[in-house]
Amino acid sequence: MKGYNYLKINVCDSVCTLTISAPKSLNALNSNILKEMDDFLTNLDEGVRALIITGDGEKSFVAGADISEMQSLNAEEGERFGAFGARVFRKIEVLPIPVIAAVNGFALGGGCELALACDIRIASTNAKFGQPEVGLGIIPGFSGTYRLTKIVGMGYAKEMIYTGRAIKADEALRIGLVNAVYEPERLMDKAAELALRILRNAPIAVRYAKECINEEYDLPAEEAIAFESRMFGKCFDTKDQKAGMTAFLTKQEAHFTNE
Ligand code: CO8
Repeated sequence: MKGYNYLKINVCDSVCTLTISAPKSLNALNSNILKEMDDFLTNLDEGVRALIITGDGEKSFVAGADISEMQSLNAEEGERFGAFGARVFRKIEVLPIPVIAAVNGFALGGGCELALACDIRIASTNAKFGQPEVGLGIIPGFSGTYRLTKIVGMGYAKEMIYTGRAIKADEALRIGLVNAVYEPERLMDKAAELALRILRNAPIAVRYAKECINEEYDLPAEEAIAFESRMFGKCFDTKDQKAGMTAFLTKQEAHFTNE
């Protein structure tokens, strides 16, 4: 496994846990960390079938983009920095495996946006989510205005972004920003449990389902439905479809081979 300065990587049972680690700044994302994340995502081992993203320490998932790095940027540099972060997060969104954010504390600004790029978010009771950017004279720049609206709806997204108010885990759960909240010491076990539950299913089918959900969201209904039909058809080209249906009909457990 490659060595990184700001990323800790652990693989167990085909589930990879990526821990962002810059404790002195509460795991704030500077361009070095983003470059490492980019490299990690580009070279992710094919044997990895689910990814969990979390932050080092008990206090913070990611406390945002690094304010000290952004402070002196001009418009062009700001756009470039934002676009780079957004590209890295998009890689997470379209990764062909499920990605779970295990949010263990502050998920502010770019940290909240990182969680939004993941497929599923679970949080510890001490998690705090917010988009405080307007208080710094900027707007969410790692696709927060786009994804927060999709996940919690325009009303909550506008309130969170206009006010910059951080919300606690229970409110995040209520508005659908996270799927579940756990005591901090149970968070990572629960994330692994969720990943392993997904891994019991046919990997290609899970991948196609992710692609459908992502792609269809922005399409008109007719195109979205046609896209799903095509992907549905492609499932019948896989050995795992035969294995899954044969296992059901013969009342046995399915063994999927990812083919
Ligand atoms: N950037 C840089 N340093 C940070 C950041 C950050 N986002 N967050 C925390 N730190 C540093 C602090 O400066 C401090 O450093 P030091 O010890 O050297 O003084 C250290 O981490 C510990 O932080 P605190 O002492 O402040 O810890 P507290 O427990 O008192 O407070 C908070 C924790 C509430 C998380 C507080 O640190 C805070 O408000 N942080 C900033 C949160 C924030 O505003 N995040 C959004 C940043 S903007 C952003 O993410 C935009 C994304 C899109 C970018 C587009 C690019 C153009």
